[in-house]
Amino acid sequence: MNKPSRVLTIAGSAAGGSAGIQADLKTFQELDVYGMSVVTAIVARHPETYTNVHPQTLEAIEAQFSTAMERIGADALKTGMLFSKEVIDRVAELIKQANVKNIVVDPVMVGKLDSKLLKDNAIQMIKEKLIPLATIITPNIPEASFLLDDRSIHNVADLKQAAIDLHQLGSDYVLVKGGRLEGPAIDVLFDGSTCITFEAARIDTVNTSGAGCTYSAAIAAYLAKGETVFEAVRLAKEFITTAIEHGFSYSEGVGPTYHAAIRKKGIAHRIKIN
Ligand code: PXL
Repeated sequence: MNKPSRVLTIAGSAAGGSAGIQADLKTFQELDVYGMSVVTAIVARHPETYTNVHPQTLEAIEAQFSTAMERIGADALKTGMLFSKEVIDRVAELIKQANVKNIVVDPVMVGKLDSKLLKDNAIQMIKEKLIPLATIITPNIPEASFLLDDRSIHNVADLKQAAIDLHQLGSDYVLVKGGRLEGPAIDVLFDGSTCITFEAARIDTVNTSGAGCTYSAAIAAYLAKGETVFEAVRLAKEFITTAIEHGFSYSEGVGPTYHAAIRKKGIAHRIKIN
């Protein structure tokens, strides 16, 4: 048998199933890669204490990473919620020693429901230790803005300039996601010399919980399968746009995207490249 490519996610567990590790593993399964996980923290609000982030110990994080890498190995990995500077520092060391070919860093900071997924004092550690190891980083507008000392980003020209400036932090590629602008959903990819835009139709829905996690997980999966960064981004955007098109909710609240959307319904959106 041709064994599937292997992808490891290092991220938070989102008990509600829409985001974090849960979104990543669903995405990996849909794209037929072998998924593994390192849980850095559990995100779930306690009904009485209201505590909503439950960090894991460095020992637990090291144990998970070592188990996945020693027993399986990885063709790609992605990082999502890391939460503290201690975890970022340790994860960066582990990644550096592991020699994985494709590294996707999603600089997760704030969840859609305003849960704080990164401590304020940890941004510097992301910039200095983690981003230089990355094949590609995938900030949304608020994250790009934080990484660029609170710069305001209002249009596609700003997205391009942000991508160009973020490239200085040392990743091979930068993808700045413009989903929060009005109009079509335009993301900018910069490789150090050229900006390429990926455009999808805007979908009128609130059910986008975990969209960023799913997008970066799909990029990691396609890179693991041997796609170029350009093609991985295009295919991943097709995947997440279709998943958003078929998003749904079990409650009054913001619901998940539908990870099985392409398999069950076919590709709903082609991506325009410019
Ligand atoms: O969507 C950002 C995100 C990432 N990781 C975890 C989350 C969330 C949002 O809630 O819970 C673990």
